[in-house]
Order: sequence, then C-alpha cells, then structure tokens
Amino acid sequence: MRPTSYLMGGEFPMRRRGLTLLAISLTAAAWGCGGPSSALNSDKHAASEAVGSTETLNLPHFTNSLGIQFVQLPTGEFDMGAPESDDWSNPDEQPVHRARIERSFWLGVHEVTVGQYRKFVAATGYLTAAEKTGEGGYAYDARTRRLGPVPQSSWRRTGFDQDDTHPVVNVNWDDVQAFCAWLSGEEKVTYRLPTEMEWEYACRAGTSTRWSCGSKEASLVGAANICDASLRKAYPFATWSMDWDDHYAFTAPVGSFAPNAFGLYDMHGNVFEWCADAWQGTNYAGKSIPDPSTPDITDMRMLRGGSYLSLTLFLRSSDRVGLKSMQRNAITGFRLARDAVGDTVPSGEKIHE
Ligand SMILES: [Ca+2]
Ligand SMILES: [Ca+2]
Repeated sequence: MRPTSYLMGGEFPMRRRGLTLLAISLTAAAWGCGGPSSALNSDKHAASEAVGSTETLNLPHFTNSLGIQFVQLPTGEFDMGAPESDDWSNPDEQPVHRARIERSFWLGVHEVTVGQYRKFVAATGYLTAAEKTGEGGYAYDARTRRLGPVPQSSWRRTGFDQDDTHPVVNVNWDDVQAFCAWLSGEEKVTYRLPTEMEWEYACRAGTSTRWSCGSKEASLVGAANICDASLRKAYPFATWSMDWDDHYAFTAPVGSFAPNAFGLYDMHGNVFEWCADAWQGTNYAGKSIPDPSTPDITDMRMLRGGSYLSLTLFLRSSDRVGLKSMQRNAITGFRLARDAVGDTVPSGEKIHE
C-alpha cells in the first residue's frame, strides 16, 4: 500500500494533490559527507531485478561558459505518468499517456551547483529573495538539531556542509529565473528550466519503471542520494528513511551516484528540481500530447525528483509536487535546460571527449 503518512513535523510547506506536504524539521550535527565514491560502493542492497538503465547512451555533450555540462536529448515519445494499478501512484500522475518531445534540447548533466550559482552572484551582485527580504531560507541548526526557517540562511549558508560541488538550495523560482536570464544574455542563447514533460522524459531515459533504476526501492542503492541511515542518525525522526547508508545525510556533491541512460545524474534525489510549469494539482486528462508548458495560472510551480529528505515515492520518475514560486528551502534546487539549434553541438565551447 502507498504510505499515507508523509514527511511530517516540519516547516517545508509543499502542495501535493491538495494536501499540505510537510517536509521536515531535521536534526543533525554538522554532518560530514562521505567521500564522493562511497555511495557508489554501498551497493550491498542492490536490486536483483534487471530493469531500468544499465548503460549510458553516447549523446552529444558540451560544457558551457559557466562550467555546466549538458547533454543533448533527442526528440522522442514516451509514456508519461503512472498507472492506477501502481498503488504508489497518485491521481495527478494519471492517466498514463503518450507524450511527445518534438524539439531536441540540452539538459544539464547535474543539478546547478553552489559554485556555479556563486559565479552568477559574483558577476551581477544579485541578492536572492532569502537575502533581499531578510527572512532567509532554511538551515540546519546544530543547537536545536532542527532544519527550519533561519533568517540568516541563504544559498550561502545552510548549516550543513556544502562546498561548491553541492547543489545550490534556498533559491526560489524567481531566483532561478534571474540566473537563467543572466546566463542567456551572457551567451546569447536561451537557458531555462525544463518543462515538466521534458523533465520526466529525461528522468525516465527510456524506462517505464518507478525509478529509472528499477521499481524496487533497493534499486536506488548507488543510484540516488536518498533519506538513508546517515540522515536517520542525524535525525531520528526520519522514520521513513531506508535502512542502507548512502553516506550523505544532506546534499551530496552532484554526480556522486550513478547516472541514468541519458547520462544524467541525481534525477532521483539529492535535491528537488524546479520545473518551468505552473502546478495546477490536476491530472493529465485532456492534456495535449506535444510538449506544452502549463499556463501561468497559479503562483505554484512544479518540483520533480525528490530529495535527500524525501520518502522514496517522491523520487519516482512520475511524481509531482508543487511549491509556491517565492518559497525556498534546503531541499530544492534546479537543473538547467538550453534550447537546441538544429543538431549541432554549440561551437566555440569546450567539448568533452
Ligand atoms: Ca542520503
Ligand atoms: Ca535531483
């Protein structure tokens, strides 16, 4: 049966299917993070099922002026959503419908990092909403052993270990738009958030399982930074945590876990990722097939992919969560998309071998 008790006890108000999703107050001393390779080695619980991605496709890729790596995703069709027969799915993921990506696009291989966001701020002097309002974002407080609103917190300060290789958090949807606008101006191309459809297409990478690595929770071992034994040690309240240890209580350096078949890392877990679309809380009935962006009829935006703090069901490829665009927290970041022009790799930029 699908779990009914969501992440409780806390201060991350998110919306999901009309329910207030309370995602956490968290404890933990300033947790050290395990070595970058440690998670990949902790596969003793690996699923025996041979489903999901096993091989990374050789897609065009390049690195832009900010050091962000991209792969070019091809046009294609896929089954979007989750079937009613899956008792973990929610009505807003139904019905499963054939979706078509009509335009090739580039997608960030990783979540945008603290270091990449720092370059944007250094170039522009931009102040995020957390800083501008003086209200801050969310941070871990070692004294109270909680994660919650802290006026002094921001993308620079989360209270847990984050170096420049970790995904940036405490940025709201507008802070992300400012980043995209600046980078688009710098490079004279369009950088943006992926649409929800693009995101799920990218996440699935040809799979139809709950996660791109399989349909059993154990398949996430080595494939995602999830709510694990490390977090539970830090925060005993996290009774929904998995029993294996991925060695990261909070965020992990991007790319610490195995990629999917498109070569994308951390599509499941680490941090939730903002998408372009507004969140309406409705299902897919009547949705047009070609990649539409949901109209801006609410101030709620879509998050995808779950986080280091989430129940694994929130990490599923088809799961949908809404968050007000002005809100920011310590479990939400973003990944960049870039419009493709033809099928050519952008010129004048560093190309990976
Ligand atoms: Ca973890
Ligand atoms: Ca993620």
